[in-house]
Amino acid sequence: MTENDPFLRDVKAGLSQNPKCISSHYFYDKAGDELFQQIMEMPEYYLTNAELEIFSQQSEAIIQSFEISNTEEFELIELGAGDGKKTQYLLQTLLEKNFKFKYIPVDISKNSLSVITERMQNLFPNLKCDPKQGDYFQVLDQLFSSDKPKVILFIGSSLGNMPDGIAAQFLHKIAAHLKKNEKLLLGLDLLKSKDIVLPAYNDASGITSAFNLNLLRRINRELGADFDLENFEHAPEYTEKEGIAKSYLRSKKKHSVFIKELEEYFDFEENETIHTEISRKYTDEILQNLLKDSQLEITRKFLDSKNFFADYILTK
Ligand code: AVJ
Repeated sequence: MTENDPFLRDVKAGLSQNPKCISSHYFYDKAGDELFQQIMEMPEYYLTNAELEIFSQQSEAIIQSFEISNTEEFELIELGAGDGKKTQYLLQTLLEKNFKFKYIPVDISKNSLSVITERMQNLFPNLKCDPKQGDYFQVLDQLFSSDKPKVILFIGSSLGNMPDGIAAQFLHKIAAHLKKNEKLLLGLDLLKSKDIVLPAYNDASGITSAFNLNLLRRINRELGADFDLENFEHAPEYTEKEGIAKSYLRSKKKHSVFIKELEEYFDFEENETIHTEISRKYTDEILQNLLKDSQLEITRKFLDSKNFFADYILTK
């Protein structure tokens, strides 16, 4: 038993807890990455189109808000670069306007990093692209030895997967890496009604359900478990009052699951859940609270035409 495998350790801890939980961080194996790509294309998942609209229509104003002149060299650092569809608009406008910059996508996954790098270099042969693989903060430590001005991108409402306390710590750590006047462009999904949010996490075609259940498939494959996916169902929840979409896997009946790598059985009651994800929805006030004592200030806010999503410019 390899107890130092973080996946094994977290699955053991999470399934031993009451209520059970496993981090959404583990959704993203190869199949999970592909399912997330499909999620971004579904009609119910409004987040991607809303932020794409902001980037495609307001990239000039976004760039102005960076307060960097096109004679000065700077570094554009993207945390968790994803597929780059949104960033593409920003890069295109920067290149058209002759800005002098290096694009530095940062990701823990070598695979997604090489996909994005290839995509950007095909689209923009003149782009200076310098991908960095690794943990965000380890990479930021390395990058901040250079004295070029920096803009950090953290888009797609990825912050929403963190509980508020962790999100605040994360923003404080980023702030600690910025110098006076440097910026963080933070993309956040805004608080809105249940009839819009819940379907985004409970689509009619069942892709989100497959995405959630894929976590059990991953545990079966990587940890030798015998989860029968038929015994679980995707169970999302959202109230506008709390503003947090939550996903669960709910056991349809009382049964046990064996995990070979742990040599341990885990018991499920009928209707017992494994909590797998939170997706926080924000207001200016919620963000202000996270930013308290961080030295970051909201200096601009870009909205889509439906006011569903916001890209905030935070300045140190
Ligand atoms: C990638 C974290 C923004 O929470 O909306 C989509 C992930 N989960 N559908 C989100 C996700 C279920 C997504 N983020």
